[in-house]
Amino acid sequence: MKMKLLIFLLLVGFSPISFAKIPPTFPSSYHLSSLASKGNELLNYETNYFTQILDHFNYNPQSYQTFQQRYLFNDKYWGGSKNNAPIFVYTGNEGNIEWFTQNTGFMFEIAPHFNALLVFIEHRFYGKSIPYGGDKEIAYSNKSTLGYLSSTQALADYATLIIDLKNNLTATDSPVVVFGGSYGGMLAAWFRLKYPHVTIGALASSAPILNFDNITSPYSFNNIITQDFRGESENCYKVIKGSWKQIEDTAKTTGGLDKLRKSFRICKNYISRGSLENWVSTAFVYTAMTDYPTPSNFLNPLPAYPVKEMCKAIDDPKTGKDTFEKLYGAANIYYNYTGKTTCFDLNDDSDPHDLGGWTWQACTEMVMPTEGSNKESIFPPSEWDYNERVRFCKSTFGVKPRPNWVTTEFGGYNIERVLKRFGSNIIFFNGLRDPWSGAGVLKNISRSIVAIIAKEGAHHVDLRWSSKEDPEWLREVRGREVNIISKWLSQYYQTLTEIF
Ligand SMILES: *[C@@H]1O[C@H](CO)[C@@H](O)[C@H](O)[C@H]1NC(C)=O
Ligand SMILES: *[C@@H]1O[C@H](CO)[C@@H](O)[C@H](O)[C@H]1NC(C)=O
Ligand SMILES: *[C@@H]1O[C@H](CO)[C@@H](O)[C@H](O)[C@H]1NC(C)=O
Ligand SMILES: *[C@@H]1O[C@H](CO)[C@@H](O)[C@H](O)[C@H]1NC(C)=O
Ligand SMILES: CC(=O)N[C@H]1CO[C@H](CO)[C@@H](O)[C@@H]1O
Repeated sequence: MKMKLLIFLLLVGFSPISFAKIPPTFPSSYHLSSLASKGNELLNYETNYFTQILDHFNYNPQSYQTFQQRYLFNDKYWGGSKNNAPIFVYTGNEGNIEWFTQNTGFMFEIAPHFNALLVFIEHRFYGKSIPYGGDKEIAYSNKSTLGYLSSTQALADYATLIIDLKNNLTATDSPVVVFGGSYGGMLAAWFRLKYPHVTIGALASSAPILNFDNITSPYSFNNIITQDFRGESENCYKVIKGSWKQIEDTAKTTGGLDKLRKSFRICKNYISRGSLENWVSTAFVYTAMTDYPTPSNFLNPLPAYPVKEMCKAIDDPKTGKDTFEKLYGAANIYYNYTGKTTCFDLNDDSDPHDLGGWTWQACTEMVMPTEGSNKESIFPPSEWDYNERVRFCKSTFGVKPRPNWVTTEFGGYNIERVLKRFGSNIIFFNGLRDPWSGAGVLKNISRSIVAIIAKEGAHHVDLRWSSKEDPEWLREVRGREVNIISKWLSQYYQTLTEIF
């Protein structure tokens, strides 16, 4: 059997120095205890808009159109331009920038340590950064308007905005470090490679930059989800794996869809087998992605270690042999952890974080094969079918994807060999429980392009707010990141003062 096309989102002080030629010194080892939870009381920012160019790459009259790009900033901890204090920039991804900012506590927590200015830039076509006068209806109307939504335009936006902001602050010598998670992490890494004159280094968290063309196996994504659940219990894995056929068989019988609707507490509106399967599998995918060690509310409110909780529901002896009741129990954790949902609405297409533009990106350059499922997979066996993507994109937008563009523009093949000599100052963080980690950079490439791996980690867990309940491995990851960034900054200040 075959599931309907699903496209998943990919979904950090020093003493102030005077302009004098004394490079600042950093503690050689960052005190992890100072990262102790302050909760999100540090979350604080002002909102600004910048007049951005619609098309950076040609000089047709319509390219000169502009739009208002939103960025958030916090200068509470900034050491100022006289001190060349650093600027930390979050390279926004496919959604409302406030949402990413709220979920990137790490930058707020480390800003005082570095006396850093914080800037969070919204990606064009998302949130409030909508071209065509901010009118989303017009901006999203067709391929002629959506054509300006691309990663290369977004990176050029970031460079333009950062340079202008530094001029305004007379902070041209302040070093910029970029941060990002998921697609934002890909942008951060690519920004360092393409704009080395604008940023001194990048922390790319859970950035699946190798999920293009045929670099990473299309089975990798679902294999990792399978491992996550199978690692909890063999029974949990078997129940989920066996459930798809039962859903299929039940759906075929008369009154079967109604029975399924009742079993899963689905609201009384149209359901199909496909929409139910997507709804259930989405819960497993996103729970694996956000399998954090503490309670969270990123995509949905979830308990700590939600994969474990789902498997507990499935293994619960109270549900006996009733597969649907078990599956309902698991889905209930992802969709109803607050306990406030009276019935599940499969037709709910609300988009609170404004992620809709990703479908266009997935139909043009972000062709990331993840839909393969082998015999062992927790999902029904299926092959990644590029042609299915092409059909979907043609019928939805009238465009054909360019699956080779990302590797042409940013590279990806033989990344170790290429970046060893060419690149520097990038941290690739990956949590191995995250299905996207299979397409991340998992090996150290050089002394300054390093891979930090957390076996127990999920999707950009390092960037989240710290908590007293954080496990030791997570504190260690953050401490290492802080130390590496300190080193980049020290080196930068040293070269700034060297006389050539
Ligand atoms: C695309 O949308 C824009 C803005 O709504 C409109 O002006 C234009 O005519 C549309 N183009 C096509 C080919 O439909
Ligand atoms: C820099 O200052 C100019 C003039 O006030 C302003 O228009 C522009 O938006 C500022 N740039 C940024 C990035 O805020
Ligand atoms: C959501 O959880 C609450 C509390 O556990 C429960 O009463 C309610 O029935 C659940 N909703 C659905 C749709 O199952
Ligand atoms: C990368 O190198 C550091 C030492 O510089 C080491 O601690 C770390 O384990 C290495 N990472 C990987 C993924 O091998
Ligand atoms: C050998 C192989 O798997 N080739 C595939 C590489 O990716 C393209 C799409 O980008 C497929 O069409 C090929 O079949």
